[in-house]
Amino acid sequence: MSNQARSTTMPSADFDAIIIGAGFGGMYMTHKLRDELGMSVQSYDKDGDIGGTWFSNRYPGILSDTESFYYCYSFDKELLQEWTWKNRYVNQEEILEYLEHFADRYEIRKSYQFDTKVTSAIFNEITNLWDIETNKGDKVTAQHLVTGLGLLSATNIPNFKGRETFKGQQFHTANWPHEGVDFSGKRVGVIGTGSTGTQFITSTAPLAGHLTVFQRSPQYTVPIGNGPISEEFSNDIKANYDASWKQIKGSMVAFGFEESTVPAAGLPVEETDKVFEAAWQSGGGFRFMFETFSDIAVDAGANEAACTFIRKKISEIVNDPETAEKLKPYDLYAKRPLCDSGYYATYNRDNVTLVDVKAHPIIEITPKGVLTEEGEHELDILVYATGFDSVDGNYTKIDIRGRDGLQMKDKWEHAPTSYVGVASSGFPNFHMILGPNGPFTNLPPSIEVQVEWISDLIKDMRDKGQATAEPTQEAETGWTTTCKDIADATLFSKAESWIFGTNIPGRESSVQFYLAGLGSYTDVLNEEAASGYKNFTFKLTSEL
Ligand code: FAD
Ligand code: NA7
Repeated sequence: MSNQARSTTMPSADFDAIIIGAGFGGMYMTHKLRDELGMSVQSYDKDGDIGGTWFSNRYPGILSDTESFYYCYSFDKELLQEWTWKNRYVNQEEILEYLEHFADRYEIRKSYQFDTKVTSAIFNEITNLWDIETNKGDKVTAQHLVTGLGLLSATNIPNFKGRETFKGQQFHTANWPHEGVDFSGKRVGVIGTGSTGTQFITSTAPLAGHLTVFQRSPQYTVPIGNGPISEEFSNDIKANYDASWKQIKGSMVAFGFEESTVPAAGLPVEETDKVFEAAWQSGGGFRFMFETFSDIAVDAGANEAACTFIRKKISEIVNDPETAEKLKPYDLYAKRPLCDSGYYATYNRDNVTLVDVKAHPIIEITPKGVLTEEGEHELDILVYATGFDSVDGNYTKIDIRGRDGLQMKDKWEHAPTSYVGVASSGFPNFHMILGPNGPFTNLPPSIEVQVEWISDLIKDMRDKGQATAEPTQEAETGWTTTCKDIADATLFSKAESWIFGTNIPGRESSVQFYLAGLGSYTDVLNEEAASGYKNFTFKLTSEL
């Protein structure tokens, strides 16, 4: 234990709060509860240091596709002014540097025990405390448990036959060796063409001897438009931060631009293409989907206008018509919008081969490489850019039990649920950062909103002498229905992706996000607090 203070509100507890995760979420929560509320806190991460996503994902080409100056904390105005981003989009190294600076600024590490995985968290109905155990043998108790486990953190590696027989090197992009991988002269294979795959492919093609891309689904992706930030531009951003963050927190996707209010449906193609062309030239995936027109994510006609435009671009960029055809998606443009630094043009390189594994599926991984229905591809290095067991993937790896011994993984057997993305009925004082059915946005602003709301709830409980708080099942069911109704009104629910959990074989499509935006989500949270948390039930400390 790195922090021996006992609980200030429940004397029998070791700590006021246990926090799991050292990403954006867990670190801010640690600061908030420890430094602002003066609580005793013990935080854990299974990784060796702070950073979360940006500690473990170090593959070539990795880039945040939120603009750097909005992919950060906004609560600390001094930090906003003192930190200067180098590029419009930010790579892993620079984000980690920023997070390390944040950790130093607030002495975050002194509350953490690293390389320590929380293995079980059981609510004890006799003590009304959480009993926590780790893989290092720690057994501690706390009044509150906060989970910042990450929603794109638990890796998904498809269970291909023969995976362990491969004689070369193999990696998942999210478990990348810190010392890097030498691709020079090597035959490299990559499975997956999502956000990660497209970044990896574009960056690795010039480094590898030969790159073979195993594509199951072609992707709609647009240029990112990255480049260095001038001092003048940076100063301008900093001078306008107050207004920008206000706009971001009241917006839909919280990416720092005004979402369009103009529908594409009904407009002639010359007009829509003019707008799409301007967006293509200036860059940004979320901008292309949400800044151009207001109805791309909800209207099939508008969506098809964007799809047709991108398919035309693929034909123009890719020299070989057969390869261009393989790269063209014909389904909805309704997954997380992607952007890239020259993805389609990469297929004009002589050392890149595109293999369509939807037409000819992978049969097995062999000692020499990948065997598809068309034949064997011999490789020295195989990379899995196959994504994540999103949202609840890290939750179900921990033995989490609430009242009456209810296990979280049983409660979430068919689909993960929550009340407003942060709380779970039957699990008292269990506070989730980016839990299921939270907002689908640029994530740091949503994380801030949730951390601040959770912290306010905990403070309010302390002021009122409340020992436990939990939402009602009725409220949770209502929130799930709200999220599903909103999702069903969009085209996103009609596409298969990690947003609905369908990237995991055998998993039913289920709503995992609140798709009505950060602004209206924050209104819901504020109304809940203003009502005195009317959808929660509380137990007073004096009643225990
Ligand atoms: P994470 O950073 O995922 O941290 C979770 C932490 O919990 C991890 O350190 C993990 O080790 C720890 N943990 C989990 N289980 C346990 C356990 N049982 N015991 C101990 N520790 C545990 N978001 C955007 O908004 N914009 C982007 O452009 C963007 N780009 C991304 C690119 C990539 C390649 C990836 C993978 C994600 C990207 N994201 C992006 C999402 C990103 O995950 C979030 O923006 C943000 O970093 C999440 O922070 P977090 O603290 O919630 O979780
Ligand atoms: P994604 O978006 O889930 O992409 C995973 C890719 O891997 C995608 O192309 C999948 O094809 C492919 N995949 C997964 N399983 C298989 C199998 N069995 N065979 C062949 N291909 C497979 O993950 P990312 O890491 O790219 O991005 C996730 C988020 O993290 C992203 O939005 C960023 O925010 C960071 P499919 O499309 O399912 O056919």
